[in-house]
Amino acid sequence: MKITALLSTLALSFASHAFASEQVLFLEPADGQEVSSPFKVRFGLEGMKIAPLGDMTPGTGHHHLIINGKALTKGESVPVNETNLHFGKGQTETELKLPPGDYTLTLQFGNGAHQSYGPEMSRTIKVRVIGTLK
Ligand SMILES: [Cu+2]
Repeated sequence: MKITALLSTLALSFASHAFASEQVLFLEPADGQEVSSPFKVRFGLEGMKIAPLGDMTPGTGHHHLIINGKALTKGESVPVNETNLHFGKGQTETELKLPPGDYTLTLQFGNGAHQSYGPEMSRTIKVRVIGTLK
């Protein structure tokens, strides 16, 4: 009995550790970086896999980039508009063209139906656009 309880505790802690290692991150730019527009944004993903729009395989999805917004509750649909960008072909980078100013960029991973995997699968950074390349 005691051994069973210990084993299930181990299994639980292993499962929660595995969950914690799932994350999205910005490979570029760095948090707080000053950039000239247009600039490249590269998305990182750990513990889950990229799949194209419509693929509902568990543990997969696509990136969303939210400009001056915030992470969405788990299950919430990511809107489609000019500040909520979808990368439903499985893209892992994009180029942003923004007027000079301060912005937050939020990377939000979502499933094949654009439903958020929650704030734990998001990452927010700040960037300052200081100029426009001619
Ligand atoms: Cu989407």
